[in-house]
Amino acid sequence: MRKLISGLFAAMALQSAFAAPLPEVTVYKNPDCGCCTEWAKHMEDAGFKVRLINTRNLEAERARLGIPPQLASCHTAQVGGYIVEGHVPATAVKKMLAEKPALRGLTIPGMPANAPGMGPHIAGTLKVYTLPRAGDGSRLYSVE
Ligand SMILES: [Cu+2]
Repeated sequence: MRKLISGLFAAMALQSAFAAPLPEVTVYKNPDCGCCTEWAKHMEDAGFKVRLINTRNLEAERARLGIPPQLASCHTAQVGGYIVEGHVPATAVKKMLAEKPALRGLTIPGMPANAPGMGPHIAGTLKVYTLPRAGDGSRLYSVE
């Protein structure tokens, strides 16, 4: 009986953890991009629902979203009204969604080898930058 009750409590705790569902992540990527798909899996593993959109013209998406070339990576995502460019860890995305900062989004320019979807992520070594609103400079957002 005690086991049943603690099981019930565990189920209720689990349910409340899912009470506020994470927003869907839309990922624009080149159909041949393997590390982009790996990053999408990383986000799914972290609890996000992911929608992949294949395109051979990512430059057009970045231009539409106003991502300057120096802050660009291999794929571009939209989640909860924010832009996520490149291999940003789910921890940083969740932090942004919780804190709702006045930003357009986050980016990890290029493709660092220690980022999720690239290679083994070494905690505390990965710099995430802000995608500034027009006129602002990009700043360090967090180190993951
Ligand atoms: Cu990549």
